[in-house]
Amino acid sequence: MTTRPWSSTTASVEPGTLDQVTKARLYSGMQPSADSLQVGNYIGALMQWRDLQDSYDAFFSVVDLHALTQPNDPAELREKTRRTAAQYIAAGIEPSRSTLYVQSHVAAHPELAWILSTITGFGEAGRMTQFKDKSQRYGADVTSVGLFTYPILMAADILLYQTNIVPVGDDQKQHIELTRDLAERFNARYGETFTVPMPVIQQDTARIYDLQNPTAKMSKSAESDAGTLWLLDDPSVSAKKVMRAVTDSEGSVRYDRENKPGVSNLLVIYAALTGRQIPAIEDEYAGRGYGDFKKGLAEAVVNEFGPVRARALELLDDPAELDRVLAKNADRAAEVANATLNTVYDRIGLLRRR
Ligand code: AQP
Repeated sequence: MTTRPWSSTTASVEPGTLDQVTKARLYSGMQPSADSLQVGNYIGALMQWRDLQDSYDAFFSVVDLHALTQPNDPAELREKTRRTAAQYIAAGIEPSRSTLYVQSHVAAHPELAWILSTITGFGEAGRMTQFKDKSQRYGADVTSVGLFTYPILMAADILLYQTNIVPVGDDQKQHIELTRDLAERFNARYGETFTVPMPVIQQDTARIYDLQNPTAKMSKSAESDAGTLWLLDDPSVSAKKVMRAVTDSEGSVRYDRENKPGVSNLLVIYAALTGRQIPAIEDEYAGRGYGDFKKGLAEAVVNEFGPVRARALELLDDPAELDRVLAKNADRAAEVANATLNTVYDRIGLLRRR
């Protein structure tokens, strides 16, 4: 696995400047919305998580309540939840160093989401572009109120942990802005309660695109499978997808996002997975055509994800042990989350049960 130097972010927090005594907090999560995570999840988020987990008090959640915003088979959702947790660990998130848990194991998440929904404007929630995109894609029959309030639950996830930074891909930037607005609004009305979090977005890899449609984000819920590289795909399948990726007729390996979106996307993936700079890869393949370039990338994909896949499958062979680890981590998460929720309930004037 390649560890990348931490650079060029929209925001960064030096551990120690925010909190001289304890580490600053980091929170992030992913939906168990497919059998496997995709390479955009890995490069846009997981790699940052892994690099940052020791510098921060890190909380990583499998956000299964969020996944309920799409129709699910119950048994499959349970399986996808374990698979997502296994992939976090296989990608290098250590449950002994980070708090890795399942969102629905901590009841404070939907409880705080309700409170935050009462201070969120209807118009404000309606401006979220991810809701607009997904509701258009799913159609009126499948679009639920839960999909509409999704960003409020996400705000609750983050604010419960007094989070300083949230490493995400750039599709989540608007949701973090809403989270910040809600934290500031609550603090202004009821007194300092929440830490106002900052997004951390790795600019060069903020968005990985579909291999067949390189102007659309690679996504777990993409319509076609051919453009998505899955972490748990058999390496030979991933290699074939790379070899069939859309490029252009120019034949030169050159980064030009506007005119060569396919090749540029492949260059970004190549650089991220190997820790190399894009110009060095361009130089290596100068005058050699796309076939060689794709072979090199396919090899990098297999080298990176072969071991991740093997480790994830090994972890999934012992679901009882995985469940035990998740339960232990949920206890720690609940401790922190409940402390925040109790303060919130007191501040807004709920009569507490004695
Ligand atoms: N293509 C991408 N490039 C860079 N980062 C990405 N992320 C997702 N796709 C890309 C980042 O991965 C994390 C996963 O977030 P999520 O599972 O909560 O949902 P998402 O952002 O909506 O991801 P998907 O894969 O597109 O899932 P579906 O299809 O279920 O909605 C986030 O940090 C995200 O930025």
